[in-house]
Amino acid sequence: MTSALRTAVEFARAARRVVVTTGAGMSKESGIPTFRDAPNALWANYNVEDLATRGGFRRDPALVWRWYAERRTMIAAARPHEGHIALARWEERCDSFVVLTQNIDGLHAAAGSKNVVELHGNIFRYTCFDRGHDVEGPFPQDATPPRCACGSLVRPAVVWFGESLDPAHLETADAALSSCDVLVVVGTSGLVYPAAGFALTARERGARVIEVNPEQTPLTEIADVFVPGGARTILPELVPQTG
Ligand code: BJW
Repeated sequence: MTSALRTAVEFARAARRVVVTTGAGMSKESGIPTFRDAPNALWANYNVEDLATRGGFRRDPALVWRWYAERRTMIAAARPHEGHIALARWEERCDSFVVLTQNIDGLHAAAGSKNVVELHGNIFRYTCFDRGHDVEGPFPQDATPPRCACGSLVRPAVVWFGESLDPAHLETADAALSSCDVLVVVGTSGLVYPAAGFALTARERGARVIEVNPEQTPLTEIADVFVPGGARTILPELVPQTG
């Protein structure tokens, strides 16, 4: 065991109130590519503005619908890995445990995590573009976005750039970050706000911050300890098995 991992394990063992925040790297070893890691990045052959903004959907709804339909098919076939399962087991041992995930794939819940906040939504839910009505799926995954009863096009219930996150989710995150002993940051590039601000918030409010990622990120200098490696290997080693 490396000394970084040993330090992280000590912090984890001592913690009763835990927050884990996850990004796309958490799901990579379940077979779901990340957004920004070459060569198989989800955005590799696209402009981000065309896929993850309201303007992009307005310009070419069929392109966006098709891109999410392909991701939905891939995600539906994915299963949680040992890292997801380790987090779900850890939750059972803590006084308070919250997963604040940027991922839209539902894998934390599939692994058995109970207290999960899906900050950027969920790819298996739908909403209408113009008025934000909840729309019941599933839909045929062909190239044409369906329409809501109000006439608007239907879109995935995810959060795009320039859109606000659910205020209730932000309140939950803020309360959890204010009272946790440890924040574990897993598999995010730390580029997208507000999630990118969680490490600093937790640190300023007295929590230990552990980062798990094969690569250093802008969050590494905020973290108390950086544990290099993949989520699937590191998280089962990090989580206390006794006590
Ligand atoms: C592994 C691994 C392994 C590899 N194990 N790890 C403050 C300052 C500046 C700008 C802003 C700000 N506040 C808000 C903004 C604007 C904007 C923003 O952040 N822009 C930045 C780009 C500068 N934010 C917003 O617009 C947000 N809305 C908002 O704040 O509303 C109010 C507001 C609006 C405008 C201005 C000001 C305030 C909404 C953000 C929504 C992001 N949506 C997306 C798409 C979701 C739907 C979908 O999935 O399609 O969310 S974009 C995309 O990026 C997705 C991700 O959740 C998000 C983060 O990506 P993530 O998860 O970090 O993935 P990667 O690929 O970047 O990184 C993967 C990492 O894994 C890497 O580090 C690898 O090393 C690692 N890894 N293998 C562990 N095995």
